[in-house]
Amino acid sequence: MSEEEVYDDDEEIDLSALDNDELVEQMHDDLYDGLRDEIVEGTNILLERGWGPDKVLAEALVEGMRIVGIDFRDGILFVPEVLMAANAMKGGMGILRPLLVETGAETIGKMVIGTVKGDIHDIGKNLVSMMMEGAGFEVIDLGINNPVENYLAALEEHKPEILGMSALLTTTMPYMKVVIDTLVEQGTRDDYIVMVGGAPLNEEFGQAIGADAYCRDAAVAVETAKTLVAEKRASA
Ligand code: B1M
Repeated sequence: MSEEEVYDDDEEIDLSALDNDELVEQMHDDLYDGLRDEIVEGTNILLERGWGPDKVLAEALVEGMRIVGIDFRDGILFVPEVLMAANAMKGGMGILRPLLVETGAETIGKMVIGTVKGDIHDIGKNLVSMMMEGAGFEVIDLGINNPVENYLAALEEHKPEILGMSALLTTTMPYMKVVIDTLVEQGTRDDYIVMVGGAPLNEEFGQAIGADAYCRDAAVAVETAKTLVAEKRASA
């Protein structure tokens, strides 16, 4: 490779000099590379050019994260890269969120998520939260070590479509059933889509405890959430 070509690769791209299509394409690349400052700048440029926040969200950010999700699922990207992409996405979302609230645009959906009682693993859950936010969901993250009361209070307060639970220990995963059984006892089980995940779980376990879906990873969680929320809204 010539010196000139190296120089070209290193040269900073002037985002404001790109037309809209080129800029959106560049933002997909920047999200993929986890470049938060560039995503913030690109988001502002599109808004200044008169794009609505919902259009910036859908075409520049959500589409970019969809590509990240696919490559994560296929083992091309790994956890650190996805965390950086999600962080860049958050930069753009920080600008768009207040504007979206102003315009009253309907969010893709809302999820309460937390790691279950007795369990302090949160890396995977955080990744799921970030990817869900990246896909346009509003996420209320309850953190780790949640007894059933925490989930119930959050469901009551935030009225989400989805309840997400994470467990990484074989000793804590049965607690998911405690939460679901409590919802059944209260007669509110069908008010929510219950999605569960964590390394020791599998499809069979998800079914056995009465969850709506077991999610192998964060990308699957996003796709599953989109599908199940759309189905729930269509049937309402
Ligand atoms: Co712990 N730990 N750990 N640990 N730890 C495991 C889980 C273990 C498998 C390691 C081992 O022995 N090989 C083992 C469990 C064995 C078992 O249960 N059979 C274990 C143990 C035993 C323990 C302790 C008991 C150790 C001890 O103290 N003696 C202790 C438990 C403390 C407690 O929770 N009460 C403990 C502690 C810790 C640390 C604190 C040191 C640390 C956690 C730090 C943190 O989370 N902030 C830790 C870590 C890092 C691990 C390993 C090495 C990595 C977990 C991880 O973050 N994976 C883990 C070994 C392993 O899994 N290979 C291990 C990366 C993450 C991205 O993947 O969490 O699977 P994961 O999330 C994925 C999917 O599962 C899915 O999407 C995520 C992203 O794609 N997903 C969801 C997860 N949650 C979801 C929720 C959804 C949807 C999808 O809802 C909709």
